[in-house]
Amino acid sequence: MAPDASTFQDWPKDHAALEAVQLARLQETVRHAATNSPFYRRRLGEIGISADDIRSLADIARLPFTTKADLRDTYPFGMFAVPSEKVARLHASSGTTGQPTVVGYTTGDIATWGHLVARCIHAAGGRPGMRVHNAYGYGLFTGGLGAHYGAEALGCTVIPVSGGQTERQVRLITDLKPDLIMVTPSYMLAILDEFRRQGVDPAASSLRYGVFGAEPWSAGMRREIEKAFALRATDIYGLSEIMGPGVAQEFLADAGEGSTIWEDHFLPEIVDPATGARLPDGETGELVLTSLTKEALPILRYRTRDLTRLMPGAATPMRRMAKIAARSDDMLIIRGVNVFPTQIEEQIGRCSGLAPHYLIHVTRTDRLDEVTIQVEEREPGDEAGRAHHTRTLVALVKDNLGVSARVEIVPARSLPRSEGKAQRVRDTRPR
Ligand code: DLL
Repeated sequence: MAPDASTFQDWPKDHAALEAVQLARLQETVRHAATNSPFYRRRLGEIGISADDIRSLADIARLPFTTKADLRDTYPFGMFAVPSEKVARLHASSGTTGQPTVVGYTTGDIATWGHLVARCIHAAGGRPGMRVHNAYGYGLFTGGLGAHYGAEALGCTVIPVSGGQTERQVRLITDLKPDLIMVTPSYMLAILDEFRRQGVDPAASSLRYGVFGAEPWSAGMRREIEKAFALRATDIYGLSEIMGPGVAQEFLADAGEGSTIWEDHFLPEIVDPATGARLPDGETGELVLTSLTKEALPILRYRTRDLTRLMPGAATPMRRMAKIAARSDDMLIIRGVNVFPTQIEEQIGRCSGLAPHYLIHVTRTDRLDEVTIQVEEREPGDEAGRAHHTRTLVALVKDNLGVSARVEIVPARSLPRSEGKAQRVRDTRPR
C-alpha cells in the first residue's frame, strides 16, 4: 500500500499521549544504557541511579550529563550498548580538535533515522514521487546517507550527488529536474554562484523546496536563496552523537518560527552553559538531548553546545526550538565583548551591496584583539562604492555588536567556497 501523509505524521497527538510515550521510552533507555553500555553501567552505578528511579519526566534531572569528551574518552566503542555484530553502520565526526568520535546504528536505528528524516522532508514540502537532489556529503559525515535514507523512506527518487564538483551540480539540477534539494546553506550559495557563472537562471530551475542545515544560517541567507531559486527553504537540525540530520525540522507552514523537535524520539532540555542548571522553556541556553529510542548508542542528557530556546508546539504537541544562532564554543570574545559569527553575517545581510560570502579574521597585536571582516562585493564596483560599503558595515557592527572591526571589501567570488560546512573564522590569536 502506498504510504499516505499519516505515515509521516505518526507522532502522539496531544501532550498527555506524548508525555506517556516519553516516560516509557526514557525508562527503557535508562534501563538499556545501565545494563548494556559499559560506560553508562559505570557512570550510573557510581551515582546509584537505576531505571526504577525515573518515575516522572522531571526525574531526568537526576541523570548525569554526557559530553563530547565522554565519547572521546571511550573511543571507539566504549559507549555502545549492543554487541558489535548488531552494529550495522558506523559514522564518525571529523572533530576539529584531534580525536574523532564514532557513532553506531543497529538496523533498527537506521530504520528509525530514515523514518524521522522522511518526516522532516514531508514537513518541508516533500512528497512521495518527488525527485530529491542530495548534495550533503556522503561518507562518514551523517548528512549524505542520513538525507538519502530519509528521502527513500518517503518514497522519493534520490539523486545521490554528494558535495563538490559544483559545475556538475548545476548540470544535474538542470537536466534531472529535481523538486527538492538537500544541502548545506553555504554550499547552496556556491551552487547559486555557479548558476550565474554559467549564465543559467536559477529561478527557472525545477527546484521548489530546499532542506538546509548542518550549520547556522541567517534570515538574510534564507531570503537570498529563496529569492534566487524561487523555492521555499526550511531548516533541518541534527548532530551525529544523537543520530545525524533529522532531530528537528521546520514546518513549511511556520518556516522562520522554529524547528519542531521530534520529541517522541529525543527529549530536549535547556541548561545554563556555564553551570548546567536547568532553564525554563523560553530562556536561551545550551540544548541538551536524551535519545528515547536508540539501540546501538543510547545517549543520556548530551550537552550539544548549541544555543537555543524551547517554544510551544505549533503544528504538533511537540516543542519547537529557535533557530540555532551559534554554538557556545563558536563565541569570539573580542576585547571582552561576546560576538557570534552569525551576528556579523546578519549585519552583512543588511548591506545590499555586499554578498553573504565572508571571512572573519581575529588577530592580536600589542595584546589587543583585532577583527577584520573580509566580505565580497556583489558586483564589481569603484573605489567610492567600496568606501561606502566599508563605512556602512563598520557602523552596523559597531552599533549592533559593540565591536570596532576593520572591514575589507574584496572582489566578488574571491573568497573560498565551502562544499559542506563553511569555515567562517580564522582565529590566529595565541592560545
Ligand atoms: O551536521 C548533521 C546534519 C547533517 C544536520 C545535515 C543537518 C543536515 P554533525 O556533523 O555532528 O552533524 O554536526 C552537528 O552542526 O551540533 C550544530 O552545531 C550544527 N548544526 C546542525 N544542523 C544545524 C542547523 C550534522 N540546522 C552540529 N542550524 C550541531 C545550525 C546546525 N547549526
